[in-house]
Amino acid sequence: MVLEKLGNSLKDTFQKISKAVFVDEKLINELVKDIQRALLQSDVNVKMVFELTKQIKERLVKEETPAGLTKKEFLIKIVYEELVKFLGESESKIEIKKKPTKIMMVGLFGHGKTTTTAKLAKYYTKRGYKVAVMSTDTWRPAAYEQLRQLGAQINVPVFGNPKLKDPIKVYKEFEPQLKDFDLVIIDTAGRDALSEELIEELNKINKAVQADERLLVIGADVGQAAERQAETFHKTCNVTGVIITKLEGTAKGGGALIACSVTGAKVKFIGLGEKIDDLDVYSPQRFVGKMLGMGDLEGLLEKAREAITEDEAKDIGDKLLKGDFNLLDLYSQMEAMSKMGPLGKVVEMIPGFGQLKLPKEALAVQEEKLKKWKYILNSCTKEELEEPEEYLDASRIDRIAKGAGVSATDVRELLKQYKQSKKMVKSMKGLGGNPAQMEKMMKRMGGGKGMAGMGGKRMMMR
Ligand SMILES: Nc1nc2c(ncn2[C@@H]2O[C@H](COP(=O)(O)OP(=O)(O)OP(=O)(O)O)[C@@H](O)[C@H]2O)c(=O)[nH]1
Ligand SMILES: [Mg+2]
Repeated sequence: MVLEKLGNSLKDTFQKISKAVFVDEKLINELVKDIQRALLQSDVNVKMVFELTKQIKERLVKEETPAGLTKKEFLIKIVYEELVKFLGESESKIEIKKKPTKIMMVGLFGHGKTTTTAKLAKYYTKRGYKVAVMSTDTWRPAAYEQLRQLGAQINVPVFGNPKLKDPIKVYKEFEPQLKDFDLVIIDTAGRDALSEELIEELNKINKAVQADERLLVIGADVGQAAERQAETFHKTCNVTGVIITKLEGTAKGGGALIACSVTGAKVKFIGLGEKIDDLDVYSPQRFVGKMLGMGDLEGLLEKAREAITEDEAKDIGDKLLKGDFNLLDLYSQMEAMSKMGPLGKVVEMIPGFGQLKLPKEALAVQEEKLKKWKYILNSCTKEELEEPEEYLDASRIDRIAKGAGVSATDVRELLKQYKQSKKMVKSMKGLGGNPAQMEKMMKRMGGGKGMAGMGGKRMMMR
């Protein structure tokens, strides 16, 4: 897989989000650190890495979680979107309208110009265009022969004359024949570095060719050095796009891809191997999706939705065991958990509530009830939430019911539920975390294995 290491690190990071119980400062900081580490290992420029993570943090603070998304889903969405933006934002297509459309390949020695010329020729031939390729590389002795062999493999005409020493002469010799084609791809010679000589040569060729696109070919193994290359080629040869090759074989590809996004020359294709078919249109969305091992954002969000696992449920239980349990806790748990997923799972995690076996059809009723309870809790004062036993007398219950737009019976039902939960929490706390005792009590309570009473067996299920 391309950028396997980067992909795996980012996947781990996303896993961490979906496993987390709460989205809090700590999780966000951890997440940002993970992303930074992953990108730096992929040879992404430090400054850019910090810019990306700053952007992610800023959005998390500034933007409100949209309706219909949980905080976790929103977090994932932001990270996904920012990564996509970071990697070039949108696909950049090559238009083949004019006949012939001319593409000129430029780049340094050995980065893959000639190979990619043939790859592109095959790509567009397959899509119904009439394509020819031309070698204007009069620098390297076997350049024409290399392209000729590649062209033969894919049945594409190859223009070139190994006897000529001037690339302009080569072009002029074949120019009259080009009008028969939809697309002509012109290979050029490279050099060790972007020397004056190379710039001059490329500009001369371009003047003669009047290419519609000048595509810079850069091997991904140069990592973040791609930025300087792309920038200088962009300035001197007016590059219109970049093709990053050898992306399958290097850990530094992230750096190369991202470096290009700052130059204004967009990455259009990526090379993923030596064979002629190893070429992909570059789409940041698809690339990030693939790297994360998920088809699309939908899948990503789906994953977050389903992510309440055994461990997380236990975490919530532990949290409850630590604190003195009052209505405020109940409320904040409901708040936090209602953002975490489907009601079935949420209810199971509130002490005592999980025992209510919840068949699907009952869930709707239950959902209504939960809503009511939230209204009720919202109508309570802080002192009432903190010490309900102390404050909640009949007249206050009436007041709360009115404020919440429910009946007094509803309020009493919630209080009853709360008392049951509290009793449960107390008795568990009393065991002082002794696992054997705990297990014994759970068995007695009929929950079998796991945290019985705090959701029974159901809580442990996904
Ligand atoms: N692994 C891998 N190898 C590639 C890829 N693209 C090109 N290559 C290899 O890179 C080497 C150089 O490719 P060329 O196409 O000859 O490079 P060039 O830019 O034309 O080189 P010069 O003509 O010398 O300037 C060859 O061995 C190719 O097979 C790619 O996407 N992945
Ligand atoms: Mg070549």
